[in-house]
Amino acid sequence: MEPTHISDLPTSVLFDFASGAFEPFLQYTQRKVSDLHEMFADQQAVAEILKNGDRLVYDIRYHPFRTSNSDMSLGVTRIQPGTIGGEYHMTKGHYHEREDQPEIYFCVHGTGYLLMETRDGQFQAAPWKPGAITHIPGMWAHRVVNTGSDELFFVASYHLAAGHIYAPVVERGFAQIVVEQNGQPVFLPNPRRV
Ligand code: S6P
Ligand code: ZN
Repeated sequence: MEPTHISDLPTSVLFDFASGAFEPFLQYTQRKVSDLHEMFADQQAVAEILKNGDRLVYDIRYHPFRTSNSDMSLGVTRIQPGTIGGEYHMTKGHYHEREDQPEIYFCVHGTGYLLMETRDGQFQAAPWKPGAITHIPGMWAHRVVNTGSDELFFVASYHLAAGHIYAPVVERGFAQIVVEQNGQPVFLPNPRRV
């Protein structure tokens, strides 16, 4: 379905806390290991997984709410538990094209971190558990890492006009990576930057 629906009437969707899905949604995207292959530090581990078949890392349901004079998007992302070469499953991560366009993230289920970074090198990792709500200013790149043994769901709200830029994250990643060591999440400097 194309997200072209325009309505000036109030609109509701129904979120299911058990599955992390909501209905109706206008767009559904899956990101598998093959879509994220450049994001993980251990390229050999990525190649091993892909040799034996692909797997889902996360999916996103979107409902872009458009009126005749505004836009607001709702997205719910569900990250599967797991690691690739010890690095926890995570979203690709991106900057917004427009630095005056922030975003609200609301963690509904699971545990992990919201990694955020600016182009001038500031880095923050917000510890996440259900109930954590983070305002991400428009100039901060954002990526969510699932460090738990269960799915992690979060709700995102932003203006469609924000736009998305993935290239800097694909090229350089974030300042730190989050890996499992003795069953615990540990932050390490991104090997691509040292
Ligand atoms: C959009 C918002 C989210 C992400 C989603 C997937 O601004 O931040 O809906 O699109 O969590 O992450 P990514 O990095 O693959 O777009
Ligand atoms: Zn965003």
